[in-house]
Amino acid sequence: MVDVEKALDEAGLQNPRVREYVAQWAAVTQPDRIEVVSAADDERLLKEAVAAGELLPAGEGRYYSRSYFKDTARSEERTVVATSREDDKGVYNNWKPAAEMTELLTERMRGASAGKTMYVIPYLMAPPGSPLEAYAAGVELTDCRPVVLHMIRMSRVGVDYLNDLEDPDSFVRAVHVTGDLPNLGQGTPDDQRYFATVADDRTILHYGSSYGGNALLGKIAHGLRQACYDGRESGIFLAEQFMLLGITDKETGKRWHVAGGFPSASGKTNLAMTLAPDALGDRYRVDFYGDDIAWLWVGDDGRVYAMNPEFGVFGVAKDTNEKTNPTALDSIGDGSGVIFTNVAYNPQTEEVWWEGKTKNPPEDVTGWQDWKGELISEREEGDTSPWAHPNSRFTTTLANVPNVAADFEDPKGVPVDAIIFGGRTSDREPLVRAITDLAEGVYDGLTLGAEATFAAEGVDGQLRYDPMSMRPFMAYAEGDYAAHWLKIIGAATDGPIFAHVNWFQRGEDGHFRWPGYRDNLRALLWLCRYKDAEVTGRQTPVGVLPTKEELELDGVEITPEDLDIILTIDRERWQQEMTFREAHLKQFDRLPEEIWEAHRRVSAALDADA
Ligand code: GTP
Ligand code: SPV
Ligand code: MN
Repeated sequence: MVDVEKALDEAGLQNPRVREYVAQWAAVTQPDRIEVVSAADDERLLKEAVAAGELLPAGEGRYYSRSYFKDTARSEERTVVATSREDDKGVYNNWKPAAEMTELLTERMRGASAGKTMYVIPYLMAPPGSPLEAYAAGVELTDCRPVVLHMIRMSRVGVDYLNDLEDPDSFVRAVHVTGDLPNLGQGTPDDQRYFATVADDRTILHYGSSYGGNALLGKIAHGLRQACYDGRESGIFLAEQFMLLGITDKETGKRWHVAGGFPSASGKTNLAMTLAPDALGDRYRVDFYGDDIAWLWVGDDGRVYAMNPEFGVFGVAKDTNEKTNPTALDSIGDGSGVIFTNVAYNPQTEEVWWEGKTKNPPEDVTGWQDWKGELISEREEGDTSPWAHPNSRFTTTLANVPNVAADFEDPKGVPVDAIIFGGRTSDREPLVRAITDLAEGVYDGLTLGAEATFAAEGVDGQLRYDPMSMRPFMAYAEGDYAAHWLKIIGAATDGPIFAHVNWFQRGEDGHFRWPGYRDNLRALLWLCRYKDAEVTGRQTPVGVLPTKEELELDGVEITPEDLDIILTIDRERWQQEMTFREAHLKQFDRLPEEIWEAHRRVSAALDADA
């Protein structure tokens, strides 16, 4: 039996409740060794991982890893939120009774770490000193060293965060066991995996993966699911799958902050890290705060504040290039400590490649392996399968991003001027429509629709609703979630404006009507100016749209026809959408009357617009 006390003593882990928790789970998973880690262990752990072949060198201070080929994305069917209150059952959270899930996972994890090291990762999902710090501490136990290395990049890791807790019991207990990946029946009726957030126990039990949100438990399971639940329980905050950025007008000194929810793989990272388009670069600066999670609360001054609880970026590799996201490329250069997962790799040159990194793949395929490790040179004629997995990613720290905001670690957070929602929608949704009414803004978030992506196992391209981009992370019933939104944002005396954006309208031939990427800043600038009453826009039944003249279009490559279409409302198409929305909202118990009123107002406005 491993000596838990000794390992914790050596690491200076004093919090008695944390010690009990580690001992309790060590007795279940029965590891051979226990190691408490902190961020300072990074270099040593990297060396060990390289020596063990878990990571491969990908240039100076850059690393490459592959996950098991059936373990490449979150699995929504296998992910559950468990509580002891049946009222928490929603449409999307796969609710289960807490006792049942705790027992089931404890059994699955029993003895599962035999022969392995249990790493104890004390972490904080907040800048230290944050008003929400009480909800941010956690301790992940994992049997996988690459998971430790990812956690060190994605969260703040060290024993002091847990020793110094005001309430020694206020930490999230997050247990990760990889399991025997080749024998878990992934995607079959006999699937052994389970990813459970036992929310009213503040306990996360994930079994059967070592990939991304399934395994880095600070990020999605704590930072989103658990925090979503804690936000409602405490009554003081929201935890959302949002990016967060700042815009400065260097001419006037004005500064705005925009938070926004887009479903997975729909452009949060790209937008959050964007640079001003060349033609506007002298005047505007964009500062990066976060690309995937924001926690929001109301400050003493009556404004809504937001902060990014993460310490790093787990970004989609596909299509990341000099044009789409130059700052991301800078953040994964030599010496950055980046870890790539499931991109293509060349062990001879230590290079990596993914679809869209360059227009064509490397011409000389010598040495190149696809994401499964198979040689490209041995592919059959006509095999056009991608070299990199579509959900392959890079993991780097916020501080590596060249345009990270100077105050990104300020515990005060930043005041939010606008909350935007957007998804992949190939028709109907215009470039941007501003919404000033709170209930209509929340209604818009709840009816966010997007075409599915590869970030979750599922069918690419199919349209599905994804409320506030939280569908995979929703912790309790949607109607209560809507009420909580109305309560939190409604408590602000100087609240944000809302807007819906869409960079993804397509023409009949499939081309994107809007050039996107850096040009997206133009839509945000219009929105900020609209909020400040500097432009008036054009009222439509579904919000206020910019006129062509109001958008700063200097240097944009777009045809007049495409521009007209993305600044127009297709009334009939919208009326059809309203019937789908009605069915979508009807699924939710206890949906606040304000939301139904907003729905009826928009419907009536569309009907009156004939
Ligand atoms: P998660 O990390 O999964 O939550 O996703 P994310 O929302 O951060 O996704 P990300 O920013 O990495 O976007 C993924 C995909 O969207 C990439 O394939 C991008 O090329 C594409 N994308 C992002 N912005 C734009 C845009 O403005 N226009 C077009 N056409 N594609 C875009
Ligand atoms: C997402 O899928 O939305 C992600 C990646 O941000 S993961 O951390 O794997 O959930
Ligand atoms: Mn995400």
